[in-house]
Amino acid sequence: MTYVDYAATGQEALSRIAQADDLETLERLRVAFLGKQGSISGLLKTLGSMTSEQRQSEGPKIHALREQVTSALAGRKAELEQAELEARLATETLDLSLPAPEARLGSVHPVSQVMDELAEIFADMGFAVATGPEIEDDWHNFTALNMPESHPARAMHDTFYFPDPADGGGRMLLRTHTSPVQVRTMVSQGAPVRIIAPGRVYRSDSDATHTPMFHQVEGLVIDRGIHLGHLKWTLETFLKAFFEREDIVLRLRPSYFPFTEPSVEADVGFAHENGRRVLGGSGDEPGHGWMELLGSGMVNRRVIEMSGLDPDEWQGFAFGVGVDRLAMLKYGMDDLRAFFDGDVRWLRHYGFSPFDQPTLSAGVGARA
Ligand code: 2U9
Repeated sequence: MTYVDYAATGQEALSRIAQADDLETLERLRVAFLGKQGSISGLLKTLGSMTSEQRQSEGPKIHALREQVTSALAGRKAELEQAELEARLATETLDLSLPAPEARLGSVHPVSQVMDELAEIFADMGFAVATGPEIEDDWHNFTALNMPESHPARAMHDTFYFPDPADGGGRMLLRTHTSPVQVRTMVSQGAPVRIIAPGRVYRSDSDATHTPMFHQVEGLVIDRGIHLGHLKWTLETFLKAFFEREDIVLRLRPSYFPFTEPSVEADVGFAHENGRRVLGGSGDEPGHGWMELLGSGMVNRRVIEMSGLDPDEWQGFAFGVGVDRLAMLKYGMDDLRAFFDGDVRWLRHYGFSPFDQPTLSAGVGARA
């Protein structure tokens, strides 16, 4: 057995630990003494090849040496950590006069922006905003709108059906237009009525220009002596305010809807500017054209009757238009599906400032 001077070994280790002046050096020392290949670990291993008398006399000395070095390492580590903290506290400063980092701002979805603009424009003409359920019953969505069961127009309104828990054999559906809101308003409030009904509607349709969920705004006016002239003026005033152009020209074309009679489709004139369609002017000018924009008509007297009003006393007009389509035309988006992708890059490009509230006095258009 070779003689080891434990006291000298301990003294040397303690002095090297005391001289370590950063945590990295200290960690290297710990590995050198106590690591797997460390010098003190090596001494411990020699116990295995000793006689039991040798082990009895040497064992406690080696263990004591290990204890001594372990606690010296821990003590020096605490000192160095404390010194590091004090150095940081002495040098790091917090300047409370610096401006706070800017909070990230959300943006308004173009559909919401356009709905807000429509509410503002129609409020100025005395229209209130009405809302209703998206899950409807068959009567409010179809029958009351002069589309009885087996009516062929129901085929264009194919939607999503599910059982009505309140009525064993009955079924509910996702509304195919916001018209049931107008029916509910006539039934509950009676005449006169002057409302717009914006909201989500559903149809079993999906391609580049149709999404199974889209947004509509419908308008309804019921009063005494209402005629097609009121409808035309209202649509013209609305479209001029919405597109912020005085030269919007409307063309009314005969059409058919079960809930209006007569029914008219409204086209707007557009011109070609740099390969783009720009609304304004008559569509009959050379190089111009007409674009179908919305449907409307005088409310069918059977609809007025089914909502509990006397059609000989009360008449009205109604119209319907796609909000997504209005947003695309005004702000230049070209793919309807992007509206519902939830891509924040698209929203950042086309989204609107929450602080830019549409008002008629300041202009209903977003200054993008
Ligand atoms: C009641 C009476 C009548 C609402 C109307 C249209 C014509 C129409 C379409 C435009 C594009 C739907 O979003 S779209 O696909 N709408 O053409 N809507 S008249 O008529 C009503 C509504 C309620 C009580």
